[in-house]
Amino acid sequence: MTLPAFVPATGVLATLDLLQIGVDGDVAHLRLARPDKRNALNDALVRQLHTAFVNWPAAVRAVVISGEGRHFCAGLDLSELGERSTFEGVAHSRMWHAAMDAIQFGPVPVVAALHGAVVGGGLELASACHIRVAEASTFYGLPEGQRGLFVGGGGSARVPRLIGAARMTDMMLTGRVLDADEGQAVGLSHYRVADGEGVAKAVALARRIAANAPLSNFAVIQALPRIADLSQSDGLFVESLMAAIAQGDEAAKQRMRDFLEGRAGKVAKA
Ligand code: 1HE
Repeated sequence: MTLPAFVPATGVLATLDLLQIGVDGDVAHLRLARPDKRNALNDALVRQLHTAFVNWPAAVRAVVISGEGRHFCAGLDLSELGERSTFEGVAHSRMWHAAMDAIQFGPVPVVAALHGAVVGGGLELASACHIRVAEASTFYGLPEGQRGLFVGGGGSARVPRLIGAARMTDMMLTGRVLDADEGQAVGLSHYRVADGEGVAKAVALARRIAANAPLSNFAVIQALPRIADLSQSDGLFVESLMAAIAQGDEAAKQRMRDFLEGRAGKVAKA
């Protein structure tokens, strides 16, 4: 763990040997820990990710995910592909979907700190996170086309929502690799930082996120993507319900009082 304030997680989280998980107050840091294999996602690692994201201690309000070694994640562990039947292939993809859904639609926002390779299933994992911070070394690829595969970890649903189906088509058909600046320009990352600064930036963002009212964060990660998938009319109706639920919460009322009585910060560019 690079951040000394983070103490190793306990309980079921401590049993996940392919992940390093530390907690510091309301922020957890989960690190993919298969650097010898460039954090390639074998079945065990995907299952451990799923387990972690349904077992956060109640005090955790935001999570940072990063990768140990020179790369964030090399995608699917190709050594496990073997000879799967069609049905086994579907089940394998659905197992990934369950893990990625646990990240995107889990209890708390997730900030990814990216560096080096973010390829194939690694990009699918990154796109299941809510905020992406990319170091200068980051590069993005979808080599499934070259490997004779198709995305199976949610990439066809999530990546086009970030960069559009046309750009994803280019990456998959031609093997085009985007560097950190190109990824930032097309919207793969929200923040672009220098090498070595990704985790610290992600933790700083996670701390800000953790300070929001939990129900507001819930609304952003649960309601917003669903509303985006609805018709405008249905989306507006769901928005009204979510807004009323959020503003009825005691945390919202307290924050209103704090602002009106001069105890809350003003909106300002950091
Ligand atoms: C792996 C994997 C892997 C590395 N599965 N073992 N993903 C890919 O097609 C990406 C394949 N990997 C690469 O292109 C490169 O490894 C990297 C650019 C990510 C990193 O390069 P480098 O020079 O730092 O490392 P390396 O020497 O290539 O690899 C180090 C070791 O990791 C080596 O094993 P070793 O036993 O010889 O030391 C590699 O074999 C191993 N390794 N990547 C298995 N992916 C839900 S569907 C998702 C579909 C996909 O994700 S397809 C894309 C798969």
